[in-house]
Order: sequence, then C-alpha cells, then structure tokens
Amino acid sequence: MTWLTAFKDKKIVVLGAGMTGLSCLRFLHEQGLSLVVNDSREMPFNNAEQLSSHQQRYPDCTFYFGQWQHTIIASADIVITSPGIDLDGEGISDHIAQNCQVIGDIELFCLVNNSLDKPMKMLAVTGSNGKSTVVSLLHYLGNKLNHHCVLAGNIGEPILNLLTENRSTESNFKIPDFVIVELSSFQLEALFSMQAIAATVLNLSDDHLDRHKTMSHYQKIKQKIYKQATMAVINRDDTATISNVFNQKTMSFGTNKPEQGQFGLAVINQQQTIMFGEQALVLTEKLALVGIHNYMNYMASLAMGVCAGWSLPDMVDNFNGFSGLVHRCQRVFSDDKIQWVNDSKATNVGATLAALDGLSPSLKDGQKLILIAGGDGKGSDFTPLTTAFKNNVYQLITLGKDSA
Ligand code: UMA
Ligand code: ADP
Repeated sequence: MTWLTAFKDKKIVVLGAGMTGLSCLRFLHEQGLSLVVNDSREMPFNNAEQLSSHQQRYPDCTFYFGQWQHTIIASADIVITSPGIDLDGEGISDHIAQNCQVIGDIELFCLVNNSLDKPMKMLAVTGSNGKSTVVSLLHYLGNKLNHHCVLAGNIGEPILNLLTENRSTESNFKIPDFVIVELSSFQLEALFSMQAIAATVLNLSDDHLDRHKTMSHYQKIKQKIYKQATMAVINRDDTATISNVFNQKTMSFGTNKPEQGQFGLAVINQQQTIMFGEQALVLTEKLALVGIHNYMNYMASLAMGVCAGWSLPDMVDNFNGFSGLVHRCQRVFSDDKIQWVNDSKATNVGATLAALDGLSPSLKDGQKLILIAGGDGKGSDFTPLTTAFKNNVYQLITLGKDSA
C-alpha cells in the first residue's frame, strides 16, 4: 500500500496555518486530497485578502480559525500537526480519537520519500545547540564536494516544499542527492518513519521545558532520532547524546583524544588539532569559527559527512569557505573602545555557557566582559550559570520576561 492509498478518503485535519501547515496543504492538495485546516488564532494570515486567495486556490479545503474545532478534530482519521502546537498543553490530545494517526510534516515527507523508487538520502541533526550551524556547514561542504544537497526542517524550510509540483517543474530542479534536515524536539515528537543514513544529537541542555516538562522526557524525544537512522553520531562529552539503540553503528566526536575511527582534539607540537583517530586533520587556530563548541560542530559535521561517504580531506580543505551564521557569537563593528559581540541566537543555558567559555579566554589585560541577557527562560534551571557568571562576568544586565 502506498502512502497515498493510506491517505485517500480519510478525514485529514491540519493543525496550524503557518509555514508547516501551508506546506502540508499545498502538497496534499496537489495529490488531490481535501482537508480541513484549523488554527486557534483569529487571523493567522497577514490579512483577509491572503485568506481569500488561499480559499480560492484550495476550494476543497475548509479553514477554521479562532479556536480549536474539537468535534472536527475528534472525527479525524489523520491529524497533521505543526511543531509549535503543544497538543497536550492546548488540550487537543483529549479530543483525538484512539485510532487517529497523529503525524508531523516531516513524517508525511518520510512516508512519501520511503515509497519512492529512489528515496532521497537523509542526514538528520538535532540537539539543544548548534543545529543550524552544523546543518549549514554540512550543506556547504556537501555542495562544495559536488553532492547536490538541500536544507530543510527547523532551519526554516518546510520539508514538503521539496515535493511540491512547483518545485519539480522548475527548469533547474534536480532531485537532491542528500536532504540535510534540522529537527527540533517539537518535530521529533511527531516523527516515526525516517530512514536517515546518519543522525546526531549534538548536545543536550535545558530547553523547551515549558513544553516537555522534564529533562528525561526531552532527552527521550531527542533520542527518537537514532531509531530512525542507520548510523548514530554521538558526542562523547555528553552521555545524554549516546544512542540507546541496541547494536547501532556509532561514530563519535569529543574534546579528548579520539580512538581509531573517531573524531577528537589533541595537542600536537603545542597546537590544538582536530584529529580522526591518529590522523591530524587541521589546527583549530586555522578555523574560521572559534571556541570549543564550534570545534565540536566541525567534528560533528565531519562525522556526518563520513557517514554519507564524503571525502574527509576534501571536507577539511573546504572548511574555511564557511564563515558561520549571523547572530551566533558574531563580532559587531564599532568605533568605540568596546568590542561588541552579537550572540542573540544563544537562547538557552547551554549556548550562554558556550559563549562565556569561548569568549573569556580571548579577553586581553584589563578587558571586562559585560553580559546582556534576558527573554523567555522556557522553564530552564539557571543554576549552571552561577559559576560561569562568577568566574567570567564583570557585569550582568538582564531584560525581558524572565529578567528577575
Ligand atoms: N498556532 C496555533 N495555536 C498555537 C500555536 C500555534 O494556532 O497554540 C498556529 C499559529 O497561529 C500559526 C501556526 O500555528 O498559524 C504556526 O505554526 P508553528 O508555530 O509550528 O510555526 P511554523 O510557521 O509552521 O514554523 C515551524 C517551526 N516553528 C516552531 O517550531 C515554533 C519553525 O521553527 C520551522 O522553521 C518551520 O516550522 C519549518 O519547519 C522555528 C522555531 O522557532 C524557527 N523553532 C524552535 C527553535 O528553533 O527553538 C523549535
Ligand atoms: P540551534 O539551531 O540549535 O539553535 P545555532 O547553530 O543556531 O543552534 O546556534 C545557537 C546558539 O548556540 C548560538 O549562540 C551559538 O553560538 C551556540 N552554539 C552553537 N553551537 C553550539 C554547541 N555545539 N554547543 C553549545 N552552544 C552552541
């Protein structure tokens, strides 16, 4: 039975009319399926014209906005949910029928992809921090090595867009050799059938606990990625990232000296070096992205690339064409005597610690580090920051929701 047979004549409800919901709508409509879209906001689109243009484009589809339609949800055979919707927190789970299939957009993509004669090969990345950096570096390296790679998922590109007709009729459209997918814990919750070549949990620290409640639950969701991959790429420094899939083939990276076939750091002739077993690959001082956390990101990318069959020396040779992503520990030009660093993508405890660890050693005599932090703590425990603040931070300025 193909995925389409399984979806035909079924009552399909898409929850959320954001990027994800609309990509599902577009894709399912192209397959001739009709569905209901439900969003709890009064007007998820920019204006009423946008709504009417969607209604014209998708005449078989019904839109319900303003509240969750519990009766319609209860009658659904398939619910396709958007990552930002907390099904338990919103009280939706209580209304979903027992035999209803609840999936996310990435799961739908995988069901379709798995049924293709030649499924697109997938490389999957999750973790509390570094996901966007690692998928972008992998994407950059893969393409440099002449593998046609595309980015999708939490990085901001709904994965079903790869399958829409518009895409496949574009004159320059070419089926990708590799889909590099960034997965959030929200997306992993509703993902079951991915068959990735390799997957990694880069690291784990408090994040999104307002939704996942406990670290052990958050870790369990992240670990789902390994069951859906042939190879697991793990972080030796963080036991929470070690695959719990029995007998799974594993490749690791870490800050200590690596064993044969693993990635790590070693000091050779007094210079810190990225190693693959006994083989010295590159001096860290030659790398464009600095700080131990970025060396870990480089090693994770190499490990994922090796799992994909990419040439290790060619990947290393191309490292420095990648200059990193904006808003991540980025120096800001200023004409005063202050060195400003924009790390506004550091939205959790782990990323803050990584920034302090990375920046503190670079302070010159008399320089002091002032940290401006704030926003939504997402239920995190801030205790791990105490020592780092004591040791490294001269002044702390807090703002936003959890500033107190
Ligand atoms: N909605 C409701 N009720 C709710 C919550 C949302 O009706 O209680 C509706 C909103 O009105 C809106 C729609 O759902 O119309 C938005 O859905 P969404 O929040 O899932 O957002 P999308 O636009 O579909 O974007 C999602 C990801 N968003 C989230 O996970 C919150 C994007 O990640 C991702 O890039 C995109 O899918 C494509 O895969 C963003 C993100 O912030 C960048 N991710 C978090 C993070 O990185 O920490 C996990
Ligand atoms: P994500 O996509 O997981 O949010 P990003 O690559 O966008 O990760 O980086 C987000 C923040 O985390 C930035 O402040 C960045 O400096 C920091 N960061 C990047 N990689 C790591 C890492 N391996 N460990 C800890 N922090 C990291």
